Amino acid sequence: MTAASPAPRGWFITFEGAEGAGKSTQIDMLARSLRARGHVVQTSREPGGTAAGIKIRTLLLDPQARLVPRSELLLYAADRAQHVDEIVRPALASGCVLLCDRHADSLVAYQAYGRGIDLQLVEDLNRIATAGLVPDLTLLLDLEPEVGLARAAQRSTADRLEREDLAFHRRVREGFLAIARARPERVHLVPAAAGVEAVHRQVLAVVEKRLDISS
Ligand code: Z5A
Repeated sequence: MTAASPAPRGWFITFEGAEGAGKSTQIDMLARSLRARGHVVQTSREPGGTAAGIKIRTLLLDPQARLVPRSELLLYAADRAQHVDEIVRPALASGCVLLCDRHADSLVAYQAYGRGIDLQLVEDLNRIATAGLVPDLTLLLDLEPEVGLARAAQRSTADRLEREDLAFHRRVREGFLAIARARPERVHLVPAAAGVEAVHRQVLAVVEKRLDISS
């Protein structure tokens, strides 16, 4: 009797970084490049990757919403729990490459470093929300907050988080950089000030090398 072959396991790749860093742009470009190489690719985002998450996202980004930091924290975590069970785990079980615009690292950068909520508590909450799932690879698109906010402002009016002051956005960037230093095996820092094609070439090179999916 032969042993059953292992279930297919896809790749979970997250994109993190400040607003306007180019995450959505790079996810679209990477998805196209990987599909052209024959890979099955799915894209998603947090918050708002599920029907329930879209409602949570509307509340989280509403400039009129008066959310206290703990309430904001729990809403992001609720969105993540729903997204992991409804989208991420099924995508990975089907063997596809899932590219996700923001995930657990954003909770650490924004709610722990940005808001000042206890880091251990935020990490514990992430473990609950993800039920222990960790991305295979994270691309951290690093950019001066001033540049990212200016890019975002050109595109649309500022949402609730974008209205925070520059000091908040600087703390968030520090948070992301601290995560990259602490998790070098997973998080790859990509300078994001260059043009979109140049950033894409770096992203693609990292994905091909780290996950060996160049064929
Ligand atoms: N948040 C949180 O606090 N805690 C959490 O756990 C999670 C999230 C998951 C989600 O907002 C907010 O929730 C976010 C963090 C917080 N805070 N804010 N603000 P979102 O998803 O709506 O916003 P975002 O993630 O910040 O995305 P964004 O503003 O759309 O940025 P992006 O996806 O990184 O950039 P983009 O859309 O690809 O590009 C923005 C513009 O720049 C666009 O016009 C592009 O054409 C242009 N662009 C892109 N790349 C370049 C380059 N290389 N050069 C020049 N111009 C460029």
